[in-house]
Amino acid sequence: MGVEGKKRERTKKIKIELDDCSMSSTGVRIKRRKHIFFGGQLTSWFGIVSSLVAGFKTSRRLYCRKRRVGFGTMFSLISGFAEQFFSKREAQILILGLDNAGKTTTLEQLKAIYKKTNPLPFDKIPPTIGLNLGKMDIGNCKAIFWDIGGQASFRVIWDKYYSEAHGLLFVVDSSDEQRLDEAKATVEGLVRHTDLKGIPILVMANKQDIDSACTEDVIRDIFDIDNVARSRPCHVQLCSAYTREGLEDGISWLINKIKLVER
Ligand SMILES: Nc1nc2c(ncn2[C@@H]2O[C@H](COP(=O)(O)OP(=O)(O)OP(=O)(O)O)[C@@H](O)[C@H]2O)c(=O)[nH]1
Ligand SMILES: [Mg+2]
Repeated sequence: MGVEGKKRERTKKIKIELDDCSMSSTGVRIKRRKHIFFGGQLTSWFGIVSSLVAGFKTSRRLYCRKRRVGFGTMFSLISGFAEQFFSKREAQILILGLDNAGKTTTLEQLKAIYKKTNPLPFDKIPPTIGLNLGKMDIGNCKAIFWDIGGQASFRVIWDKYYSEAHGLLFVVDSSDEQRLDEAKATVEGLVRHTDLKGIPILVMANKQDIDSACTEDVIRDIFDIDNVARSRPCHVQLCSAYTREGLEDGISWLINKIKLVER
């Protein structure tokens, strides 16, 4: 046997087995690498060199594969992070209050402010039978307002919506002193309800354009706001749905508090 024949013979005796690489959530990792040498140990430089070359080729292949998978993983991580970071959060907000408080007028004005739509003329807004829905983007939030009719016959269905709510906007006709006690009892019922536990409440003291409207102190006192605020974020905002005064301030308070509440 010549020198070349002997070399070929030795090469045949060398077998390098490399286990496949395994995927894990953190990327690619080499599970196990086995070198099995038939016919005893490597005895020549040739064996060592060919072993190194084979090992190098495989490592390169694995490295390239790792880089490809690594890029994909990185991409999905970054895109997931970006989606989380930039996507708008959805907030379900209930607009509640006694009938004639100004809920639908308020909703129409919110649509005009945040969606730049033309609001319905005030005298064209009928008492709500059922509910009105308003979807709008407010800052980084996709707000969905549920304006539910406030007549006594509709108040009994309000609780069907509580479990999905992230925030509560309670509209009060602050010019109607005679119905403040009824409004107060209604708020107390909301505060007590377990499905609304911890949910922020914004009390919109509406119709401030009317001279006889109650002041903030009176509203705070009647609705016992300091006490309610012990169990959840609670705030009184004087406003007028007619003039839009106070609407944006109140809504930005509510949206900010909603961000802190997980449902
Ligand atoms: N002066 C004054 N009147 C208002 C204001 N907001 C609403 N109104 C009037 O109050 C009345 C009731 O308004 P709505 O918006 O229909 O009240 P609501 O709370 O939706 O009533 P329901 O749908 O029956 O529950 C209407 O005549 C409105 O024009 C306001 O800021 N100032
Ligand atoms: Mg209405």
